[in-house]
Amino acid sequence: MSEVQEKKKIILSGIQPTGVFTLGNYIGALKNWVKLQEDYNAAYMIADMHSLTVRQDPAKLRQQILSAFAVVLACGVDPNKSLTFIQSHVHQHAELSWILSCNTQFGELNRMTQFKDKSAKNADNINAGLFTYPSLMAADILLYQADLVPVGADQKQHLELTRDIATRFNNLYGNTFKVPEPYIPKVGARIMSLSDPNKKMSKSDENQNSFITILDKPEVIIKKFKRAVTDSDMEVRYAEGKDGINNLMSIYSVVTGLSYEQIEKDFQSKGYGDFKTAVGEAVAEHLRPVRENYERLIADKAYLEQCYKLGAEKASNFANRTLTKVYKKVGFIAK
Ligand code: ATP
Ligand code: LTN
Repeated sequence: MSEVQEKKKIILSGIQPTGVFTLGNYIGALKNWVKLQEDYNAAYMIADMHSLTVRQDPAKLRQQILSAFAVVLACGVDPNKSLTFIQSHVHQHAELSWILSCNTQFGELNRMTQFKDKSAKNADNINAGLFTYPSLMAADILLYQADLVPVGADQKQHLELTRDIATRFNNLYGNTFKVPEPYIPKVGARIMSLSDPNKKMSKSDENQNSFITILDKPEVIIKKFKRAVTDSDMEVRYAEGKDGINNLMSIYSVVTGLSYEQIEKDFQSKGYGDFKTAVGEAVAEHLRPVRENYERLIADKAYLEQCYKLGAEKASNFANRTLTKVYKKVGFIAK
């Protein structure tokens, strides 16, 4: 981050390299990363350490981390404007995480709904990292003194815990951390599954038809939207109880920029079939440049390496300032 930029507010966000990113990840998080990098000093990371909370195959993980890094750039995050790095390259994350976990209560972690969901899904591997993961996420954010954290609605609880940890630490040891605010989009904060609109669209869903990935081909995207579950009504209208249509309307609104009123007007005398086709085509068109950029970037390993190495160096310098301050505050002796 250059000195001129230093006056801008800071944002930080992360994404786990646990599979190909979905339209939910894109609308809820990545799209805003791109938008916000213009007005903020932004830091974006591939949260590879977080992904170990669920068992991963090492060779597959290695490939997914690089692919995730390329997708972030393909979406439009500019490594010359934003700090882009891989979490495990910056050792300060693990170090601050330890200090913060000693300042996080068991009861607080035990209330996290993501822990409950993920431990139900992975009953044979309820490891300590899955439980303490919010302390690592707090470290990610607090190391960079972030003002704002752009995430989807499912991360709100972790952000609230981060704020509580920061406030508690500041009260105990004197002002150390910026207390961050969540940035959750008004439309698209929770994109729902196409096969069950009561469930969040998730990249780890077993049913391939329930999610769109950022890298799906146009014909696949259109086909998946045609199959999307809706209701027995006929009207394209945003209303309670029409979860499937509401979900498609929010997706369509985000990718076209049209308001719900305008969408209702445009599809007044048309059926669900026409609407689903229109949503599919608009999403396919919207994601086309991202897929094309990705194909170009993933073929250029040397460029990707140059970007993440430079990112790690800059992130480490920044993170070290906060960590040094924290070590001093808690009473450690400087070496
Ligand atoms: P998994 O399915 O493996 O649990 P995920 O798809 O939830 O993972 P994460 O890496 O946990 O992906 O999330 C990355 C970002 O995408 C977070 O900011 C999260 O809030 C956002 N996000 C994830 N799913 C959705 C969704 N369905 N709608 C909107 N935002 C989402
Ligand atoms: N926990 C998040 C990913 C994540 C993150 C972060 C988001 C890791 N560190 C810091 C915002 C800020 C997730 O699972 N979606």
